[in-house]
Amino acid sequence: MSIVINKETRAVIIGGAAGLSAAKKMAEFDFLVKRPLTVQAFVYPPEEGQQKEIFLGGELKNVKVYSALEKALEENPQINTALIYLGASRATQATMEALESKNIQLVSVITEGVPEKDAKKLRIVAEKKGKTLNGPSSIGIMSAGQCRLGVIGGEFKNLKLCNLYRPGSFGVITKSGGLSNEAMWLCAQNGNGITSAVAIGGDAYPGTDFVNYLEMFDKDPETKAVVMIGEVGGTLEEEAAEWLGKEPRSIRLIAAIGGTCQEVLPQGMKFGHAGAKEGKKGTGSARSKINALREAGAIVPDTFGGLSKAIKQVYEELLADGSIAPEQPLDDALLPELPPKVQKVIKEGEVIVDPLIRTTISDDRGEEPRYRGYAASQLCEKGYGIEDVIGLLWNKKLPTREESEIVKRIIMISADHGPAVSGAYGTILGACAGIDMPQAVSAGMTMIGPRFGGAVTNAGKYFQMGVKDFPNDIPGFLAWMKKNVGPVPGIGHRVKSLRNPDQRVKYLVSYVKNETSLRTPCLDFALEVEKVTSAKKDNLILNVDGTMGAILMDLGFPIHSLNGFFVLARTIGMIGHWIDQNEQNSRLIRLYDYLINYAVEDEREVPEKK
Ligand code: Q5B
Repeated sequence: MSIVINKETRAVIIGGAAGLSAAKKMAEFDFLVKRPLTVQAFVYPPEEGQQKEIFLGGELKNVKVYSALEKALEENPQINTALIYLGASRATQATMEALESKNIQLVSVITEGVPEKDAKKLRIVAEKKGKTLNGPSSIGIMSAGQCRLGVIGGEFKNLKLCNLYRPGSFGVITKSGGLSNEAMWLCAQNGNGITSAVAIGGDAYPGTDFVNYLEMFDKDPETKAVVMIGEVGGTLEEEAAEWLGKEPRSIRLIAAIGGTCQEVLPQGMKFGHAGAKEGKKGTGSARSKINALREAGAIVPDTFGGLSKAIKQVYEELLADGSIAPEQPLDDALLPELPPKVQKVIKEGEVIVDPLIRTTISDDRGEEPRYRGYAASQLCEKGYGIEDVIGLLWNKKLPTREESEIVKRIIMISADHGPAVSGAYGTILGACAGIDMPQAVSAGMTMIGPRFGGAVTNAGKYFQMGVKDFPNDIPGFLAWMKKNVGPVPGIGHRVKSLRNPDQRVKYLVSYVKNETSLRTPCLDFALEVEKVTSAKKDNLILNVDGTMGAILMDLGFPIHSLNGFFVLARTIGMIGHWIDQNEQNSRLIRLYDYLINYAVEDEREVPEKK
């Protein structure tokens, strides 16, 4: 048996991240004892509607987050328990609301720092409503084999070591969370384990105190003895002694009281718990508590270290008088193991996983991104620029200073070409329709294709083919292109021509040929092609796409990277156009009728449907 919580306990956690990690720990216990998830809902308004992922062993469960307790309880009428994982400023109100909710019978509050006046008020409400309020400052409640509320019990392997997968005969009541784990372990090692363990919290005014829980244990037929760990300060231990001495009880009480060291320390010195603050001599001192408990019939060892012996002694006496039967040893191998995390088993070399993707350019697993092994911050430190990052990520090598200068000029020169071109116009249309930057820029980006800006790759590809397959045979190259491809990528411009040359192209060609030592077979071939095509029609010049494609091939960039230079550079321009239109509060664009040739029928009568 157990007290307060059992296999029927279903909880809502009121709180955020800390509540979620508690729910995950609780699910580990649920898995160990083969019960459904204890936590059935969360209440945390900032994350309303989210589904929190919790593993029950290897099975992934989704637990919904609600904005209000009322809504959570309406959709989950099975919930009977609330756990408060909120900060001190919001805990009182949330606890009050939970206590006032019809379905909730138990509220456990982990929050530290709840004002004492609030704690007193909450206790009164709980008593009036006949509900159990555990805490504040409580790590939780454990009922072996039944339910774990909060993170009490610690790690999964600890749950097994403390025999928490099945009930024993000892109850545990402590103030401290850490000591509750220790007491449960002592009961497992020196006795047959626990029925239930409760950490009442270290505050001066717990919602439920030692006496309340002693009464519950006393009524529980399976609990034969209780280990109670108290401490200096307050009178809860004295009250427990009074309760014990008042009439014969069915449970034995073993107690340990922390704080006898206070006798040699200066008066008023503060201890860890909020409630552990009073008494050097007389009521409230550790000594007075020990004496009172002993007088009432409790076994109180002189030191904490004596607890093991005391528990063992009581256990043997209970066995001897037939109160409990000897425990059948359990084969540990029958207990479930938590499925290991995949990262762990891979690290231990126990499984091999085929990678889903392969990367050869960057790695973010360290403290900062590394491009082809070079830390980004070191590249900055050592004076490298964006051209070098492009070289590393697109061409897998650091460009020379001369190569970087060419790449930089390519990007600068193709960054924008005014609002009239397809890409910029697409972005402007989007901006004027109120579309956000990423989508409006994408609208412009979708224009980049075989006619506009996206001819860089194919220009590079076919000029290189020409160098190889049609050396000194431009007519042969053009004939082959006409038959097999169509318009030569990189040749021709809508507005630029021999009479209106594209200065970007002129500059790039001149810079590469006159100011660098780059070998330029592709560019030279492209210029020869231009001579022939522009002689036929003066706008069939080498355009900016063709110039970029030829030079980038000569620089050794991979063919697949080439259009990327226009995409990258023109993104700068498109973002500029989006910002520009937004700063001007531009209105929605609608084409004027005079810009449209309506080549349609005159208005006429719609015929009857046959
Ligand atoms: N014809 C660019 O054409 C354009 C020919 C050709 C053989 C060719 C056209 C073309 C290849 C793709 C290309 C990149 C569509 C251009 C860029 C960035 C930009 C843009 C900006 C910026 C222009 C008329 C006659 C026809 C065609 C023939 C045309 N091109 N023959 N090889 N390459 N080029 N695109 O003027 O006999 O009359 O039927 O497709 O490289 O996008 O600033 O605007 O920075 O933003 O509209 O610079 O050249 O002429 O297509 O009506 O053709 O010329 O076969 O002959 P047009 P079309 P025919 S740079």
